[in-house]
Order: sequence, then structure tokens, then C-alpha cells
Amino acid sequence: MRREDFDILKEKVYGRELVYLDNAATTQKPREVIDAMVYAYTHFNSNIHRGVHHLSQIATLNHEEARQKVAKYINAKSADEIVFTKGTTDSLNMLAFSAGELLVKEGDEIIVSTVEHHSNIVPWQMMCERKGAKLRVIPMCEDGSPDMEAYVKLLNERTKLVSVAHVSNVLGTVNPVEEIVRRAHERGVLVAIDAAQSAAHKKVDVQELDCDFMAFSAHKMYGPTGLGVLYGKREWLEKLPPAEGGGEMIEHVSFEKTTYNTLPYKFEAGTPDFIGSYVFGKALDYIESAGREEVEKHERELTEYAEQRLREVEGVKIYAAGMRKAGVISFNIEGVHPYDVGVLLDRQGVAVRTGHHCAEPLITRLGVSGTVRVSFALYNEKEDIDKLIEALQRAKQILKG
Ligand code: C6P
Repeated sequence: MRREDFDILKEKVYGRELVYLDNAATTQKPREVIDAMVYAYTHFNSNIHRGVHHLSQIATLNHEEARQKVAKYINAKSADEIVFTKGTTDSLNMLAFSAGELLVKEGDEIIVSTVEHHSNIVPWQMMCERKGAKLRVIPMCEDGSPDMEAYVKLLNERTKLVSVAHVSNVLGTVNPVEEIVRRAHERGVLVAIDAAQSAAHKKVDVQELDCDFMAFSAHKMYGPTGLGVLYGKREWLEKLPPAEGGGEMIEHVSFEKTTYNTLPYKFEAGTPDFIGSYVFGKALDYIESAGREEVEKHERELTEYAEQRLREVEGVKIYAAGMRKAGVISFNIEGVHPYDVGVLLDRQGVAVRTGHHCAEPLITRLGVSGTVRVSFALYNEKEDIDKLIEALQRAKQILKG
């Protein structure tokens, strides 16, 4: 699917054709997205919201048009609910700080799940430490799904917020976020969704999910690095205090008192990445033009095919095997360190990620030191998986003699 739009896929690695299966870490960028960055710097680079001059006005319009595109992409009610950040990590840190200031007091509780990325654990832990609150964890069932009975029991009058991944970056499993939100809302508890691994691969509709907050990164969505989004329902963004102070987020400043700007600018202190937002808008256009349902279907077929082919390799253990997944599979070869597998695959041109994938508690829960992870994007083909399996067989031969 549209492989020809990605020049980097023609690169050779150690003289071999590149097979790029590390899309959960970051996706490659199509030519029109790369061209958009050159276009922006060539034609309208100028700081936004400040200048009366022509270029500044164009830059401002483009930035705000990108915000509209993001709102449409996740079906937010309004573009005011879209805050541009530096990425998922930044979004979650901002949220943890602001929500902590507004909602959390000593003895309160925040819930996360076992499969979380460190970005959806550590900011909450830091906030809990500051506030004397407690982090509670939804246990994981053997199949990689959250233990929903245990989750419901964890919700209580001290719970202030639940923050969970839509899709696990290690297992690829799709968490039942609709039910997680519904159960939390029954108790008046807010829910944030870490959509870093779902936003480019699945339908994400914030109104349908009814989540209160959502975070994701542009670079995992065929867009630029250093840009992300924090979505929040208007009623909550209005109540939350800003996490950072500076230019642009203010209405009036005096040494006695500062008043804050309207949404979403209250949360965007300093010069935003207006080039990045424009380029991200082009990346979203690109995904839309590929067809979001088609992309999801294509990646589902790839995932099923990859699990089926991996099962043919003797000694391979797939984690959360057979579960509903969104383009990510973790596995190990019996008796072999995942790092060794990764290095030998790389030597054959196959790029995968190995290790704890910034989700150490989950890796500990799996009882391993790490996994080998393959992850797909819209440009991957079954042929990539065939090459992976071939390279894996060869790696096994080398390692096991
Ligand atoms: N996961 C991976 O290889 P940033 O780094 O801010 O763009 O995204 C952080 C993040 C948050 N949540 C989830 C579920 C993620 O997968 C990630 C990033 C990459 O799995 C890099 S560690």
C-alpha cells in the first residue's frame, strides 16, 4: 500500500534491502510530508499570533487549520479542545501536573494499567509523590488483557483519574477503553487515553469513546518529530490550571497578577512548533487519503499473517498470541536473548526493536528480560514478513549452531 511514497524504504542496510518493522517507535514519512516541511520554511516561516505582517498571518492560519484537521481526525467537538504539545510524553506530563493541581489531594488515587509505557506511569507517580496520593495498577490477565473485575474494584471514592493505553506498545493488544471509560464515569472519575499506538492505526473518536483526555505523537503518524497533541473536553480544559507559563498563554500580565488566555492557548506557552503543526496536518491528509478503514484492515491482515508465520518458527513464543492487536507483535526465541536476535536481524536489513520498550513493569510481569518487537505501518507488505521469517531462521541457525 503506497510504498512508493516513502523514499527511505529504498535505502540499503548492510547492502540489503531495508525491511522496516519498527513503526511503533516512529513511522517513516511520505514524500509529500517531507516536501511540506521544505515548503513551510521556504514560503511562510514567521512567528504566529504575534505579527500583523503577511507571513505571520499565513503561518497563523496554517497553524490553526492544522488544529482543525486534528480536531476532525479524532472527532473532537471543537478545535479549542486541541492543545499542541511536544509529543505524547509532554502531553501526559502536562496533564498529570495540571490535573494534580486541580483535583488531587493527599490520600487520593490514580489508576493506570500494567501495560503502560513509562510516559503513562512516571508523570503520575511524580504527581502522586508531590500530592501524597497513590498510584494503583489494574492487573493484567494471562492473555494480556486488563483484569476488568479487579479494575472495577479499584475504583472508589478516592479515585480521581484513570489513565490507560488504547493499544499496548509491547503486546499490540487493544484495551477495552470504552468499558474502562464507562465504568470510571459511573463513579464520576475522569479518564485519559494514551493513544500513541492507536492514533495512526485505528479509529479514534473521542466523542464515541467519551474519554476526558487523549494524548498522541505526530511522529508515530507519518508526521514530524517534536509535536504532539493533548485533547481535553472543553469543560475540563477550562477548569485545569496551565502547566507552563510564558508568552502566548496569557491575557494580561502585571507584577501583581496575570490572567490567562482562552483555550487552547492557555496551555501553549511560548512559540509553538507552527512548522510541525502544518506538516502534521499534511500527514493527517495523507492518512485520510489512504483511507483509515483500509489502513486498519491492511495492518490487521499483516498482523494475523505475521503471527501465523512466526508460529512456524520452532521455539518462538508470541506474547498475547491470537488477541486482537493493532499492528504490534512481541515475541522471543526460546533460550536466546532478544538483543542477539535484534542484532542478527539488523545485519540482514530487518529493523525491529528489542528490550523493555519503555514498559519495564510489563516486561517484569511477563517474566522476561525483554522481547523482540515487530510493528507495522500502512506501507508494509506480506513480503516484509516473509523476509523477517527468513532472517529469523538464519539468526536461529547462527545462534544455535
Ligand atoms: N513508544 C516505542 O518504541 P513519545 O516518545 O512522547 O512520542 O511517546 C511516548 C509513548 C507513550 N505511550 C506509548 C504507548 C508509546 O508507545 C510511546 C512511545 C515508542 O514503543 C518509543 S519508547
